[in-house]
Parts: sequence; structure tokens; C-alpha cells
Amino acid sequence: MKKRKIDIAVISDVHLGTHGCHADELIAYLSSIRPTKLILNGDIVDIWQFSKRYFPTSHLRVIKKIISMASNGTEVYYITGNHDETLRKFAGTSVGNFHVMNKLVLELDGRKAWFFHGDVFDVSIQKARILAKLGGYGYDLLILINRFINWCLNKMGREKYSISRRIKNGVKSAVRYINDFERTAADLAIENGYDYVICGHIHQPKKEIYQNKNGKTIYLNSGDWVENLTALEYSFKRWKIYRYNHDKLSPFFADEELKSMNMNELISSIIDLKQEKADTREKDEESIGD
Ligand SMILES: [Mn+2]
Repeated sequence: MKKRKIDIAVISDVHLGTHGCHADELIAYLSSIRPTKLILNGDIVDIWQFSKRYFPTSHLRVIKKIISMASNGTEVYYITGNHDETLRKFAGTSVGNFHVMNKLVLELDGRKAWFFHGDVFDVSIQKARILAKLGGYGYDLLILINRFINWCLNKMGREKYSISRRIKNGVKSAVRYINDFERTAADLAIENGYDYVICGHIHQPKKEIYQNKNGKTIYLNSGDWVENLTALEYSFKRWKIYRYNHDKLSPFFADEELKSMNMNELISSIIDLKQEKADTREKDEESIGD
């Protein structure tokens, strides 16, 4: 099968090691693509609920697949989440093409993209807003505060903060939380000058333009591999949501993207393409000369 070449694939909330994880479908998806970068945006391995009794071969195969993608040239970024927070002590570590981190900033065709899992908003979105404004330092502090609160809850024999806990507390509170989450992520992205903000955590795949008086940003969420079976893909200078149940393993049609591009974007993509061709021709001529 021919693999689809894409610039970036983002997945999150796979929850390996839990019964809900759709590992086989994820392997099928990962086998169908050849991304330049693969971003694992948190909660990939569920270490909270990890038990030796449940870790099937298919789950291990996902890990193997990711490692083999890294050794075949894909840059893999493992951004930690709350269910895999144990890995946060490895943040900043790189082994070959495999990098562990708490957040990631990339420049995509001249636009700034900000990737993080999103659990820092768990304890209090209002407090998170204030602290996150402090930039990188505030973010790391929030991670510590969340970990401390979860440690206390654990000591008191209570459940840790999580989205599933919020859903248990009632649909209304979950909906409010999701709205606040998206709005907060987008506002912070606008304040910090990011054109894209890409999260996971709330298991709600989404691509939406958010606007406030200071500007606008595109909020994206990669969803999960428990219920939605979704990913985010960046190609042809566009983001799209990949839905396994709908898209299956169908190719990423360039035409579909072209339809939604405006005139300026179309022109700039054509100019870039010509430029690229000219560059490679020059290189070819150079090598002939050699
Ligand atoms: Mn999470």
C-alpha cells in the first residue's frame, strides 16, 4: 500500500494500557501515512491506570510502530499529558529522532504553532490563565501545581482530576469545561502571538477559528483513540481533521484542500511550488556540472 506523505500528523489521548484504546485501528492509520513529523500530544500510554494484567500485544505494537517510524526518518515528538506525567521527568531528552517534551512550538510556513496537551487547565482555568501568561515558567509551574493537587487527592483516597471525572460529575459541567478549555487555549494563543494552538486532553476533535479584540487564532484538537479515532494532519499549508471511521484509509486529496483555499493562499502555494521546482532544477544542474 502506498503511504500518504504528509508534513505533520498529530495524535493524542491514545490511552495505551486501557480497555478503551483502539490500538488496531491506530496501527492501521499509522501504517497508512509517512509524516515528516509525528506529534504525540499527551496521554499516549496511560500510566495512571497501567497494570501488568492488561497490556495486549496490539498496544505494544503501537509503541513498536512509533519507534520504527522514528528510525525510518520521522521526527517524533512525545509531548507529555497527565496520564503519562511520569514521563515529564524526561522532558528535554532526545534519542535520535525521538524527543520528549512538555510543550512544543513550531514554525509552519511562516505561522507559529503551539502544541501542548492541555491538562494544565484542570485545576482552575482562571488561575491557569493568570499563570500561563508568565510564559514558559508559568506553564511548568502549572504542571507542578496540578501534580501536587493530584498527589493530595490521591493521598485523601479521592480520584485525580480528569476529564472522565468531570463527565461523571454531569454533562452540563463537562460542556462548560470544554467551552472554557477551548476559549482559554485560544485566548492565550492570541495573547502570545500564536497562529495555531493544538491541544488534546478533552477528547473533542476540533478545528475552529477563535477571535477576540486582540486578534485571532486557529484552535485545533486531535481528539482521541478511545471514542473518536481522530488525528490532525498538516499538509498543503492546511490543517485537517482525519476521522478514521469516515476517512478510513482514503488518501488525503489535494483537491479537497484546494476547494477550501482562498485566492491568496492558492497563488502563494503555486508560487512556492514553482520556486521549489526552480531550486531543485538548479541543484540538478549543479550536480551535472560536478
Ligand atoms: Mn489528558
